[in-house]
Amino acid sequence: MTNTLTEKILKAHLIEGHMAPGSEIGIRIDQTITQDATGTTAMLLFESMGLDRVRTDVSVSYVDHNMAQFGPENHNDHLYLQSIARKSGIYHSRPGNGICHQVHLERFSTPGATQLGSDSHTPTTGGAGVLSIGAGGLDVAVAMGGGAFYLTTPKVIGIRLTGKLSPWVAAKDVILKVLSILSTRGNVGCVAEYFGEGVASLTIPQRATITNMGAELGVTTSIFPSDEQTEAFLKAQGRQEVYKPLSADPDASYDRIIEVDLGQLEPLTAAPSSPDNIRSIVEVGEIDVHQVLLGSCTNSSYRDLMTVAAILKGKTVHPQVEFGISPGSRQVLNLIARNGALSDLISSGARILENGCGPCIGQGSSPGNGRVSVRTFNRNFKGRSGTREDLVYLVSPEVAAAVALTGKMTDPRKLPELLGIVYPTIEELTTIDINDSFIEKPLSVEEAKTAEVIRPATIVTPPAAPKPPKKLDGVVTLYCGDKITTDHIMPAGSFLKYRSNVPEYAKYVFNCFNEEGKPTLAERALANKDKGIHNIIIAGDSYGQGSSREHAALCPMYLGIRLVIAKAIERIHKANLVNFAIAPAIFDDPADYERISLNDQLVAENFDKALSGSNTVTIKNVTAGFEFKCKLDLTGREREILLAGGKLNHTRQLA
Ligand code: MIC
Ligand code: SF4
Repeated sequence: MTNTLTEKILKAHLIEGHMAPGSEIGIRIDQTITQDATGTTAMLLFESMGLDRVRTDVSVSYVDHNMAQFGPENHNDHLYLQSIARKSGIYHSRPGNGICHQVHLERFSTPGATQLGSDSHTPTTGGAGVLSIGAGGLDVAVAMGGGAFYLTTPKVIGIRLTGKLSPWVAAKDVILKVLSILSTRGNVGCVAEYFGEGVASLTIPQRATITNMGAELGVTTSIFPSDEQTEAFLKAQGRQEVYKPLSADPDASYDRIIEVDLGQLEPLTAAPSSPDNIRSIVEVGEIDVHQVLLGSCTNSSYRDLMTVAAILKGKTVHPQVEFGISPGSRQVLNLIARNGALSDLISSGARILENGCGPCIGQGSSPGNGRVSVRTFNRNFKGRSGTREDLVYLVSPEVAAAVALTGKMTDPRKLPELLGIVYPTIEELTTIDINDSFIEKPLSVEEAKTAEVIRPATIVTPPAAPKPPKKLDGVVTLYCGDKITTDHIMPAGSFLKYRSNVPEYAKYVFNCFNEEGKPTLAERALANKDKGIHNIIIAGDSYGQGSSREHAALCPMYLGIRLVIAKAIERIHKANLVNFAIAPAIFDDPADYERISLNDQLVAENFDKALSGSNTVTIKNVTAGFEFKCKLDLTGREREILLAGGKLNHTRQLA
């Protein structure tokens, strides 16, 4: 029997179930990552499960998201994370060391391993042949404790790469092209596996750009083979001992094959405001741009920064443009500082921001009203930049550099003719001076016994989830459309500092829909909850896409949301809803979506019974006077979790 690379790694880690399309399997997780914005809750949940020490090969806690530190909350979180990591056998990457995905790729990625992370861009290490999956913090906490991670046996989409990228065309254009084919919808339960002769020409950071932004496809993960490029990358990182060659069997069968000829690609962009709104740069035309940002876990590698530095060398950023750079890691920043490229960037007028997520998660650098912002990031959901009606274009570093110089959307292939710039070829380094002083090792079991965990008062233990009611009797508290992201549900940016305080953070649930002078969604929901009325969300297609933040389930649960009915729900968010005892249901007939309005009273008799065994639940719209059916597409394990009142209770029951 022949296997894809995905199947090989899954088989080697299978601990429960049978691998058959659509059936649930449990796999062993070798490595976990958490970051501060999701990790504080994950660690609190880890503690409340009574787990004391991780049982993975490697678990790393990163601080990279919440570094703005307006008020004491962020620093308090950092101190808690550092102390709990030390005690629990977890490595701790300190603030300033870089973005979790870039640092993990550099310092920990291990071909053939499984990795679970409380961040949707965890598949970045798929570029180095790791089967790397994003999940909610509670699922990661369970994996840290040695528990299985459950997923539906994925379908494997093969993406055959042929040819070679042309000058000025980048890895970013590959994933933008794939997004133009597959879009952000309809890929739940699939893995994107790259293969073909075009793979060999791509370096690991280039592959990591592709697997990173693969998260926007909504797939479970994306993965590349492990080959000479992987070996060279690991060797430069001083970690050649973890290298092993890995690939799919030559005649492996894929559920679907997509062909991408690298040589035929042109510079592309994801236009406002969805990562799958793909246009060519030529098509967008020379629109005015006022901000350019280089960075994020998608495009902040040594290669990316060097490329931009070489293009900008000796030139000045256009007077109309504010140009910011957030390097991916301390390693990258150090390398460009030592070889002088940093000086070229500074001389050109670039504003050097901290190594971390920064503007990508709305921590500053919000663009002005009506101003176009061009970013090398992976998400341009409306409002994510911190400006409500923002106009964000996602591009490659090459395009970003061209725009920074011209102040207009510019095809970088024009740079030789426009400004006499020669295409820079950046060679990957073969040796790197490694400095891991900002990755703290955990304490030994003996030392850990007496180590103190710092618990500042701004960190509030997450509330417990309730069991589902016998009869659901509620109102539609929110009626929303398609493509609602977890950024819409739980905004980040300046609200990030409340991640460790659910009652406080919950005030901002669906803040984007709140209108001045009117009660907020949180106020309406809490008022219903106080009266014993259940809150229900009605949504369209692709509900919950984007970030893995479990606060998008945890905070609504706190507000008394008991049911979400949508046309489709994305993978990570669906798991988070189940974990926090909010039932996810899908319209049996999508046309029923139109027949429901805000504030309608919806009743489901025997709601708990339906959750326990039925594939459908019948709901009566008392206000509009009709009945409709919803699908409960749940595994046996998910039903148990819902009935137990969430995953925390379920795990305790099993203990
Ligand atoms: C994001 O890119 O949206 C984040 C912030 O990294 C999230 C995690 C979070 O919300 O903390 C993600 O991608 O999962
Ligand atoms: Fe950080 Fe942005 Fe990457 Fe999320 S997508 S991990 S916010 S850099």
